[in-house]
Amino acid sequence: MPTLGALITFFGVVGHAVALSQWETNRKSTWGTLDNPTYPKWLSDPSIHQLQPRGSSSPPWGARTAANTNPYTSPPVTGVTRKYNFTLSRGLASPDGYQKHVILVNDQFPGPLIEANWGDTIQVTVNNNITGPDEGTALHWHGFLQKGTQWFDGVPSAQQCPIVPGQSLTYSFQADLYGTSWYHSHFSAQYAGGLLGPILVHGPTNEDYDIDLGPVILADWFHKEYFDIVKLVASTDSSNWLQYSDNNLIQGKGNFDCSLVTDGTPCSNNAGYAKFRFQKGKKHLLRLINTSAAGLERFSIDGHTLTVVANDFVPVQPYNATYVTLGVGQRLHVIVEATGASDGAYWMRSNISEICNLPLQPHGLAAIYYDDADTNALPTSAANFYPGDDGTCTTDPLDVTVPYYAIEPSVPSLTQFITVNETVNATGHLVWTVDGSAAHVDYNKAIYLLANEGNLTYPLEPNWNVYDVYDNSSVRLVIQNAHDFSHPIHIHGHNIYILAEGEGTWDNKTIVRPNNPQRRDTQQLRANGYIVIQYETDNPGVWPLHCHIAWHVSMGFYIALIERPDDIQQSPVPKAIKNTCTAWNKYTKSNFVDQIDSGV
Ligand SMILES: *[C@@H]1O[C@H](CO)[C@@H](O)[C@H](O)[C@H]1NC(C)=O
Ligand SMILES: *[C@@H]1O[C@H](CO)[C@@H](O)[C@H](O)[C@H]1NC(C)=O
Ligand SMILES: *[C@@H]1O[C@H](CO)[C@@H](O)[C@H](O)[C@H]1NC(C)=O
Ligand SMILES: *[C@@H]1O[C@H](CO)[C@@H](O)[C@H](O)[C@H]1NC(C)=O
Ligand SMILES: *[C@@H]1O[C@H](CO)[C@@H](O)[C@H](O)[C@H]1NC(C)=O
Ligand SMILES: *[C@@H]1O[C@H](CO)[C@@H](O)[C@H](O)[C@H]1NC(C)=O
Ligand SMILES: *[C@@H]1O[C@H](CO)[C@@H](O)[C@H](O)[C@H]1NC(C)=O
Ligand SMILES: *[C@@H]1O[C@H](CO)[C@@H](O)[C@H](O)[C@H]1NC(C)=O
Ligand SMILES: *[C@@H]1O[C@H](CO)[C@@H](O)[C@H](O)[C@H]1NC(C)=O
Ligand SMILES: *[C@@H]1O[C@H](CO)[C@@H](O)[C@H](O)[C@H]1NC(C)=O
Ligand SMILES: [Cu+2]
Repeated sequence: MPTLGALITFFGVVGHAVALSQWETNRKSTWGTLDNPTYPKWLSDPSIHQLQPRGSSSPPWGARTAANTNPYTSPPVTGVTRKYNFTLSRGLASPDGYQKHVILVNDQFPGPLIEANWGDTIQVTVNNNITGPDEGTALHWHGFLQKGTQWFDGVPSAQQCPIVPGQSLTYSFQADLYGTSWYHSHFSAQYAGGLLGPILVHGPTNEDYDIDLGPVILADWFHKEYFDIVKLVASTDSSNWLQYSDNNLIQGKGNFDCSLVTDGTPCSNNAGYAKFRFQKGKKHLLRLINTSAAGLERFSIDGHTLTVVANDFVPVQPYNATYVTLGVGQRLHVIVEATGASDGAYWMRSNISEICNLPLQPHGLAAIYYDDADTNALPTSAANFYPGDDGTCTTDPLDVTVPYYAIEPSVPSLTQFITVNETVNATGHLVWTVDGSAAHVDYNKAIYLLANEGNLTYPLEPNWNVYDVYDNSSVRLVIQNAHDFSHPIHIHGHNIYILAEGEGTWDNKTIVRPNNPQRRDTQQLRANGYIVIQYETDNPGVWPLHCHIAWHVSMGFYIALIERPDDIQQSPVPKAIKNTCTAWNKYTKSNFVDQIDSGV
């Protein structure tokens, strides 16, 4: 018989029977618990009601609908500001049972929700309390256009310098598009350490639903500290170049097999899955966000059909699917009718592709409970039929994703061919190149501020990877992938038209639906394939275009597109943005910043 002490040691160390509390897994976050609220169709606000007839149930965006309004030219302006105060700090958490240091937002992982109505102003004060070790930071608001506030895009070296540890920056920008997105750090690979959270902007709906379940955060999870992973991928030892994710989480939750832990790190097999509620017969809106550092995810709900109604910030004509695929940074709105039994419990599944990515544990799970289900029992449902991974590493075909509001792109005035590749450089590092050059940015400079001063000539070393499109009215980029790994390509400041994508090289002709091509802000580029994207230069700024796989952008897969520099020179940059560079330059005089990667 084992002694009591041995049993305590057994349970304490190996932890088979110890269920973790919500605080131990996710600190103050309520994501993935049955306490998390559902969301209204829009936020009511006293100041809005003053402008509207009493008792009015009309939305703050008035008569605008997904079908009748061009969101790029006619967003509403509500005059309402939604204020947030974020403090970033390190803390211990065990999201999947494995204890590690996570970078938290207001002591939460995943970070708290930013919620607004279309046309509101979002104002976020970011207090950098990332200590032990100290790190700079900057937050990016993925997918917003930042028209008129181009300096608040949150990329160090592009529009600002990093926020010095102990200091703050208040970002303020319009919720110019509606739907679902996320914020994340753009400093090194910090977001892979947990520094991210969802954004929900209420707007018109193109398809009815009853209950908004809010954001569903899908993400791979690495047990090593993010900076240790950066050190490994940035080393000259080729055995370190491929970094496998340890787990796949939904709402920052999942279970892990702690018998795999050999170094004594505290680990519990019973961290617990995220839980959601379905009401029988009702239609539920799920706002899927792929916040992975690396993985392409396939999402499904056992026994249920998904009706896709939006891609990124773009409503699309509804189509049905038994599973959907999202690359890093991509979002999908799906409506799910609760057609199951009233005491039913079903698995929500999020699988990372084992062909396109490097997961040790690819299967993310969460539980969906109907009204009469026992919420303490795990579902026993079987997965939907899935034909198997075809290895193309792409998302839904362009011919099925039709934007609700049709826009025909103009004839491009500039067509730029860009080749991306992977190579080992002269010092033996694995780098990702754009037209032969791996980016390495300068944290002490911000290109937007230099352009604002009229300086458009930058040193080639370290390599800033700047592309100036000047005053071209419409820019087409033909991006060729010269190697055999797929990448989620993200652009800042625009929703890009996706004119074509495929294997091999583009024929310089074929465009899918030229009168209304797919639009989004992140597009998957296949292995040895191409994408043809285009945007109108209606937004003067310095706009990064990069792979959204954290370790690839770290090793150089990044360019900065300068758009309409003459207009940048005229723009009224706030003092607070200029001060980030003054403060960072002062800080780096006495503090060493170990920038071993591209910096972004
Ligand atoms: C923001 O939060 C920090 C940390 O909790 C606090 O010190 C500060 O006073 C808050 N600022 C505002 C404007 O509420
Ligand atoms: C700042 O971080 C430290 C260490 O992680 C923590 O103890 C402290 O509570 C944090 N301060 C705030 C205001 O969050
Ligand atoms: C998220 O994106 C990554 C990288 O493209 C992918 O491997 C993963 O499967 C995606 N996850 C979902 C649920 O779509
Ligand atoms: C999608 O499936 C639902 C049932 O879940 C059905 O009512 C609807 O007509 C289908 N829509 C399309 C576009 O096929
Ligand atoms: C997801 O993985 C499960 C195994 O956990 C499998 O049964 C299912 O078919 C997969 N679904 C998709 C869409 O990849
Ligand atoms: C891509 O990189 C590989 C490895 O360095 C090299 O052999 C190949 O020629 C490159 N391809 C292009 C198109 O630059
Ligand atoms: C190779 O890439 C690494 C990582 O970015 C960089 O530190 C190193 O300077 C590069 N070597 C050369 C010769 O450019
Ligand atoms: C422009 O800025 C770069 C980077 O700071 C600097 O090297 C260069 O000398 C500047 N050029 C002019 C004309 O000021
Ligand atoms: C368009 O871009 C090309 C290539 O960079 C440049 O030479 C040309 O001057 C630009 N046209 C305008 C109108 O800015
Ligand atoms: C497409 O056009 C580019 C630039 O003119 C050229 O280099 C390329 O070979 C063409 N591709 C095909 C398939 O014709
Ligand atoms: Cu990549």
